Amino acid sequence: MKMSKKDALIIVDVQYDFLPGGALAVSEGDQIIPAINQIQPYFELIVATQDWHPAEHLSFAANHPGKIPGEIIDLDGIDQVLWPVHCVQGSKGAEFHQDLDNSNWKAIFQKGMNPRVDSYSGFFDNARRGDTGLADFLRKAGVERIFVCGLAQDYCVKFTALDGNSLGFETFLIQDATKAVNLDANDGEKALQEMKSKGIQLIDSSYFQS
Ligand code: VGL
Ligand code: ZN
Repeated sequence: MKMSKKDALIIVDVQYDFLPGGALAVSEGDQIIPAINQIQPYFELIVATQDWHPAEHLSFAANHPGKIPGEIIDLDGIDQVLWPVHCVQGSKGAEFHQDLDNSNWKAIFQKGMNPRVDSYSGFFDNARRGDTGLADFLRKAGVERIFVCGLAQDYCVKFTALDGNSLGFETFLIQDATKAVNLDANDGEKALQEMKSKGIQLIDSSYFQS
């Protein structure tokens, strides 16, 4: 498959805190790193997103006395899952895994800096008020198709793919280059069905070799 200048790879949140041993670990999350590295040479335009929270972020259960991770609260009118403290700016857990090839990345889009609103998607915060600049960056580069991979399939990957799709990019999910956190056992599968029903194309990394 010859990829063109109209194609971009978006690598979502492959950071230590989402990997085994991390604060919000996706089980076997590290197993997708070889697939992501193997796909990268097919793309001229690669960007990454990075969850990048201040310590006082209100998505952290620890910032709500008496609450524990997994509980859901109302945060300024939006349902917010409370998470363990993760991806705090400047911490080891916020760094990209050292085995992830970053040598051809054109930009990194950080998200989740506003303490009052979470940001699952690489495009917008969950209130759709703040814009990371990713859509503009892709449009200026002439991108028409986006290929999404990374962590977690049922949160940041799903919302990035859904936003990209609704912004008019033809959107592909690389299934063997993503993994779900599965707070509920079926969340990963539900996320796949939701993406598929919105017109996102589900592919595997073998797509690029064929
Ligand atoms: C994520 C929960 C909280 C993710 C980020 O990268 O999927 N999930 N922050
Ligand atoms: Zn986060």
